[in-house]
Amino acid sequence: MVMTGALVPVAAMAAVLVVVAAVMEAAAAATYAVGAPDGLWDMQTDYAQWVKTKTFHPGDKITFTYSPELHDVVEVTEAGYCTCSSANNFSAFRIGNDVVALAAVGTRYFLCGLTGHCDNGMKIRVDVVASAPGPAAAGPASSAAAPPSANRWAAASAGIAAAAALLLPPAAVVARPLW
Ligand SMILES: *[C@@H]1O[C@H](CO)[C@@H](O)[C@H](O)[C@H]1NC(C)=O
Ligand SMILES: [Cu+2]
Repeated sequence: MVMTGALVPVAAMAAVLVVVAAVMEAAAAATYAVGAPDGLWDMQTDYAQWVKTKTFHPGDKITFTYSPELHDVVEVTEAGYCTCSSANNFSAFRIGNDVVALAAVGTRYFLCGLTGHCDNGMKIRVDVVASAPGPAAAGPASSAAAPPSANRWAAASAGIAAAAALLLPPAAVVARPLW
């Protein structure tokens, strides 16, 4: 009697929470230590192979971990990447625990600027792709107008609203809006 009445809303709420958790997980940004777990930013890691096991989305971060006496990190153009030249670079890092935010869709190129290291394979190409099908994928990286996190929250909110509308009785939605 009382239990039966209470179980339905509890089950519905549990189902909503499962959907919310799934939406949140899909939107969660990730941080990747370049080269991990078998290496880091070093002369041994095959970075072309390493990136194949990852999918990078706007909002993710990559970290370069290394001894600053042995290496550095220079973000370069595609041409710089191909020729191992850091002459026309975007930025250089030499702390040894350098965090790079992958803010927008596009391709980023990094190499080690120490003599010979890039030629020995110490360079990485990172493709940042859209998180979900949508208008955010259009155009080059520089055209990204809205912060990616805003788009993600909009998508997450839409998913939560859809889940709530499906699972809660209309009266409950009217009486207790979730936001
Ligand atoms: C980065 O480019 C500037 C010129 O824009 C150059 O002076 C500097 O040496 C370059 N840095 C590296 C690490 O090559
Ligand atoms: Cu190096």
